[in-house]
Amino acid sequence: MIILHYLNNSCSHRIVWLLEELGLDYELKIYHREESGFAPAELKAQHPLGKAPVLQDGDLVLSEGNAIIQYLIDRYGNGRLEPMRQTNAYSMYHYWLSISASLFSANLIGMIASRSELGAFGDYAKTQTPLYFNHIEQALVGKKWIVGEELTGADFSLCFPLQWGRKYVDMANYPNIVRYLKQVEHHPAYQKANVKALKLELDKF
Ligand SMILES: N[C@@H](CCC(=O)N[C@@H](CS)C(=O)NCC(=O)O)C(=O)O
Repeated sequence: MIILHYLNNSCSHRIVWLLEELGLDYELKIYHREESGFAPAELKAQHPLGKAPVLQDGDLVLSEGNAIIQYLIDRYGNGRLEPMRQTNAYSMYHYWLSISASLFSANLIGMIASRSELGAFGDYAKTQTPLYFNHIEQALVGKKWIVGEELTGADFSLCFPLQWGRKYVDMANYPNIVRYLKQVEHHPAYQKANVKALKLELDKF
């Protein structure tokens, strides 16, 4: 039985989207952030890093969104949600997975934190986040999903930093990202994830 440990208002949400898209049976364990924003002790007990999401499947306990995405696609995708190996699209698929987990997210965190105590790092991060938004905006020109016409694991990964970041940048500059996120959020399996889990309320951060 697959168990997903899910934290409210977090990058766990994209994993529910993927589980729904794959049509898998799973148990969703929902945890709520403490006042501080950190995960509660019950979630921290699930993995040494204490971060959501955590996926359990039999003996396997995995954290890190991209590792979970790749595991689910490898194990249950039946060839879906991933371009053919040894193609340019496959390399671009891994490229976008890396971007999602890279300094894009780190800079976003820094930019958000710059409104509080992070000071110099926050100032630096503020200059970097538009770099990533611009890059993704250009990459989406003329494309339905981030790699091409087909939905891939990279979309499940990349949606969260974009959803999180959209409050902190001027989205009028990013019409393709706006269109892309609308498409993510209207996707049937994403809608199912909204019913199954909690709706993201990222404007609280
Ligand atoms: N790189 C990790 C990020 C994990 C992470 O930072 N999770 C956040 C939610 S998006 C969390 O658990 N925050 C609560 C805490 O740090 O206690 C991933 O992609 O899964």
